[in-house]
Amino acid sequence: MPIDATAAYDDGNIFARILRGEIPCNRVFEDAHALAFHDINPQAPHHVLVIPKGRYVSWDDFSARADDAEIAGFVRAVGHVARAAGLVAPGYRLLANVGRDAHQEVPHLHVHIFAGRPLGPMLA
Ligand code: IU
Repeated sequence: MPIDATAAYDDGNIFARILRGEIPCNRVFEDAHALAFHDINPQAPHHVLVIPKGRYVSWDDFSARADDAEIAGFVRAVGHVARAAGLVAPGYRLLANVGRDAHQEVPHLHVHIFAGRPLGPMLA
């Protein structure tokens, strides 16, 4: 069920619970700004989600409200996760769904990293 990206942040969302350690994840990276873990329903051989540690509903919320250190830390974390997995040479795709029409399902910003096979042209 897609979320309303204009709604207030819900501290009960599944990624908030993962960040609090209430639910386990298959973690690949963590620092002060971000946590990265394998998607439970991978859509590519390599499918990792990177989430900021702050309470942001979506990319829209994050880009509007996060301070520069959070933004820089998160962007660098996404790049680091991809580099550390050796994805730069073969290539990878980043995706952040925002709201209903993009079918965002979890109301905490997450950037998908897809890789491990030719991904084809960008979806419309
Ligand atoms: P979306 O961009 O909000 O549509 O993507 C949500 C992703 O979160 C989706 O790929 C799910 O498989 C993934 N996910 C997860 O990794 N762990 C969970 O507990 C839940 C969803 I719920």
